[in-house]
Amino acid sequence: MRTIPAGQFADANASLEEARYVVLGVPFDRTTSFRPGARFGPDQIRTHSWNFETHDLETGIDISDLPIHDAGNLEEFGSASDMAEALRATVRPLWEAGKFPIVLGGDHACAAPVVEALPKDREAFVLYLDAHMDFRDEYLGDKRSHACSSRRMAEHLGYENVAVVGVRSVSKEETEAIQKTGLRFLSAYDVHRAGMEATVQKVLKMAGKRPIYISLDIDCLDPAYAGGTGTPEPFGLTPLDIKEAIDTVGHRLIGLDIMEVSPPYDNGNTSAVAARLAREAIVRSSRA
Ligand SMILES: [Mn+2]
Repeated sequence: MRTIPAGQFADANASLEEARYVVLGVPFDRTTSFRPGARFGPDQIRTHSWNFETHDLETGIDISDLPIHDAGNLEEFGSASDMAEALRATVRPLWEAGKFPIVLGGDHACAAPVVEALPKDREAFVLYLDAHMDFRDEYLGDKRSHACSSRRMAEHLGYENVAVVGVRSVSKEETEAIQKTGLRFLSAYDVHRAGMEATVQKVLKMAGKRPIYISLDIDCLDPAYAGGTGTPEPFGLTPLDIKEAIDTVGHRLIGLDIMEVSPPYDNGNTSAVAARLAREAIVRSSRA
C-alpha cells in the first residue's frame, strides 16, 4: 500500500508527450437508466489503482517502467451529446498521435465517442464486453444513451467490426435490429460453455488483421464480483474471464474503456477489479 495522491492513476509518471498510455476520466452518468453514481467511477478506480504492486507476476514487467500519463477528468456536461462532442475532441489527438487511451467512466454513453474519434481511415475492431446488448437505436428519445453505445460504435466502424461478448440481456427491438444488421455476439452462456480464451479466439478471427479496442462495461461481470454498478445483471462473467480476454488480445489491443463502476453501490470490490483490469491491459498490450 502506497501513499494515495487524490485523482491520479498509480504509476502514471509520464508527461502527455512521452506517454503511450493516457488515462482519461469522464465523470458523466446522466443517461444511467436504473441507479446512478457512475460519475464517481473515475476517481474511485484511480484510488484503487494504488493498492497493487508495480511488478507483474506473470510477465515480469514493472508497470512503473511503462510510459503512462493521467490526463485527469473531463468537466461536467448537461447532456450526453455535449459530453460526446467534448470527448471526441479530446480523444482524437490521442489516436492521431498513436497513443493508447484508457477511458474511465462514467456510464457506457462515455464509450462510443472514444471509438467515434478514431480517424475514418483507421481500422479497428471492438470487443464489447457487456451484460447488455446496448444496441438500441435510441432510448428514452436519446441516441446517445448508454443503451445505444454498441450501435453507435457499429455505425462508425461497420456492423461487422463489433462483437458483443458476455451478454445476457436483450430487448425484442434489439434482437430484430441484430437480424437486420448482422451484428455478432457471444452470450455469457457461450462464454461459460466454451471458456473465454476460445471465445476471444473466435472474436480475433472475426477481426482478421484489425487491431482490437475493448469496451468493458463492468456489469459484464457477475454482480457477485462487481455489484457496484448501475444495472447489475445475474449470470455474469468472472474477473479471471476478463483477465483472460485481455491476455488473449495481448499486443493487438490499441485502447480500452472501463465503464459503469458506481461507487455509491460499491463496497470496494468493483473499483478494485476495474483498476486491476486497467493495469492488466497496460502490461499485456505493452509486449511486442
Ligand atoms: Mn453497457
